[in-house]
Amino acid sequence: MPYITHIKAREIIDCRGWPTIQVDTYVDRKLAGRADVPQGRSTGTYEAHVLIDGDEKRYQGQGMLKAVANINGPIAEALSGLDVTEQRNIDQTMCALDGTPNKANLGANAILGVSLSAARAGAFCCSVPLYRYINPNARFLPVPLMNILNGGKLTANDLEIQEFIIMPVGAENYAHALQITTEINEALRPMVVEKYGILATNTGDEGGFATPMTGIWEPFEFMQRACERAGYKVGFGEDIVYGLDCAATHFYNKGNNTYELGAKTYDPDGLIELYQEVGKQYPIGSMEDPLDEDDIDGFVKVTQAMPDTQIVGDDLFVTNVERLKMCCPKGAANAMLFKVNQIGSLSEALDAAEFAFRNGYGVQVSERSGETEDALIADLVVALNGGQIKTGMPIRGERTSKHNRLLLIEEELGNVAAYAGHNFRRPV
Ligand code: 2PG
Ligand code: MG
Repeated sequence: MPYITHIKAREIIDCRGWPTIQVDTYVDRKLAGRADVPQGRSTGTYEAHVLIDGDEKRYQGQGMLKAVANINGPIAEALSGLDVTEQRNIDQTMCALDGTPNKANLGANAILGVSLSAARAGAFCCSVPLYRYINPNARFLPVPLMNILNGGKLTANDLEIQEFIIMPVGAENYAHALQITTEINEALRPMVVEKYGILATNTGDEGGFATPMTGIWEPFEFMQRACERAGYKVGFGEDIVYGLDCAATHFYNKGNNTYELGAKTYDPDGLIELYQEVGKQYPIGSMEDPLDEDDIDGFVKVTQAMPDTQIVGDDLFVTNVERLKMCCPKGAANAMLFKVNQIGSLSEALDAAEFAFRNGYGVQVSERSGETEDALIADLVVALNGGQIKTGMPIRGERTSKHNRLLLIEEELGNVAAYAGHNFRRPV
């Protein structure tokens, strides 16, 4: 039996320079698995608790030494001697030790780091890649959702909507999807320079241009022209469809139940009408968090109003089975965003994905805006046969690590590999 003999955590930094956690799992006294914990910025209210030090003298209170100490102390002690391949037992042991529903004692950041690192160690001990360790039938390469224009909390511009996305659904394979994306990005660059100057080609946290646009129409016009210039056809069944992460919770005005967008004010119904208008002109394959995280009825309405568009819940579901159980029977959204650190352990995140699939929902695996070079989510999206991943533009190290890992997996799978393409919502 491959027993855990030792666990060691340390504080490292993410792509924004803020502290996060890296965890090593030792089996038979040898290093067998290592994983990093990602962090969000436009976080949902219902996410599990991230334990930070709060000591203003270090990193403005954002240090993670308390969470690191929880791993090196009580968690390491509780897991020592457990079979590393018993992932659920490992995760349940940590949840029981924490004793709260949102991991408020030990920290979801602490528990997740150990959970992911143990999964890597388990795969290592079984001599298989992580994606195959989780699912021996893993074979689908996802469609990447490339947020080519960044706004919201991921930039310093005034663009309210967080992510304007191109989806290369018509690519032949993952490698081709990357090629198409870069060609469209390079067609977009001179257009941005021409209208807004060279400074407007600076990028946001996930690598898309952070241009000084506002509202919803102009970004779509730019994306459309860039696709055409690069020689790609836009439309359902064509090379490209569009995506959005509205992250609407973050431009919602709770006081009067309205949204400020492009110098106009919309009530929830008005905002849905606007999305429908845009959807008539541009093919929107996927739209995430179109409304505030608490507006479940609004999610039901927009899901019905836009039958061709996948409606994804991020802040709505926070990768939590309980939130899915509350929303799915009503028909709120039809896909779940999958972020392991929203719930704080691998088994719970996989349970949420399974629940989503069983209820006919899609599952879109996602980065956090605060990532490290760790490419673990690339293995997870293949393991899930999820068909879709949001992991930023392929131009920054913490994003390219995932894209490059997917290229490697595509090569490794060889003839078995299938690109999800037009079936990204339900490849299996
Ligand atoms: C989102 C993400 C990632 P963050 O809203 O989907 O794109 O942002 O990690 O800051 O929550
Ligand atoms: Mg989101």
